[in-house]
Amino acid sequence: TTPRPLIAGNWKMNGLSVALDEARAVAAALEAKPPAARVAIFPPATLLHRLSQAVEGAHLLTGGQDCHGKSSGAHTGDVSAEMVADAGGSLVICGHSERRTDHGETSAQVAGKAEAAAAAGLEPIVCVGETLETREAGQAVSFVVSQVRDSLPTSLAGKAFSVAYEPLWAIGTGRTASVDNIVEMHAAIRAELVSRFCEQGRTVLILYGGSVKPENAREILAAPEVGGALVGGASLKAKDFLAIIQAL
Ligand code: G2H
Repeated sequence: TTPRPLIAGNWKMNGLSVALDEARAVAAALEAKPPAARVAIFPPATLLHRLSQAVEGAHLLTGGQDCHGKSSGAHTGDVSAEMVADAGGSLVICGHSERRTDHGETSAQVAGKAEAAAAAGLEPIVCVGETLETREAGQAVSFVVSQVRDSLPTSLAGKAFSVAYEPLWAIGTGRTASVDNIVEMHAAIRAELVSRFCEQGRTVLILYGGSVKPENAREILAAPEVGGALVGGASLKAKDFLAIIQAL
């Protein structure tokens, strides 16, 4: 069976407590009109517990933007997968390109995070994506496929997880990958997932991320092998995020 699509809103380092009102507005609208997709919001770590409480029982899941590969210990400033779960999260983003770029996270570390996430009962969303330089060198597909291979631990077999394809040149730039780019890449990721996880690999959701907005959501979400979206900027306002959710 194909799982329901997933629309994930990544607030990044945006949103103070007032942003909880946007999430409440999303929850209220989804209550009135239950979504075709599963919907989740990934707030800054400081808001996760309050957000989870605010939307408890609503058609709205919450999650962390990152987790450490270890469950506890001397790791100042880090948050473990168990802590994300303890704060009410049910998913966690692993290896977002901003983590890979700003914090030098390698695919091996990302795999460790995804493993820790699954062990804590969370559903990891493992992110991959190429730079413009790699795309222009004609190596986008081979690069992303190797990222998928290296960022997914074998222990995810039988566990819920998804993959998000986010080309770096389309993140926060207003520039969106063409549907052709997306379809080509998602097909390559699907092939890798099937070769790695057999039957399960056929149904793992592959999300697209990178400047998804109300104006382009319908076309992107309708493309083959697009199992949902990872939305950054457009998830901060309830109206825009709802428009994307309803594009499905
Ligand atoms: C890509 C995406 C969400 P945005 O990072 O992860 O952000 O939609 O702002 O491009």
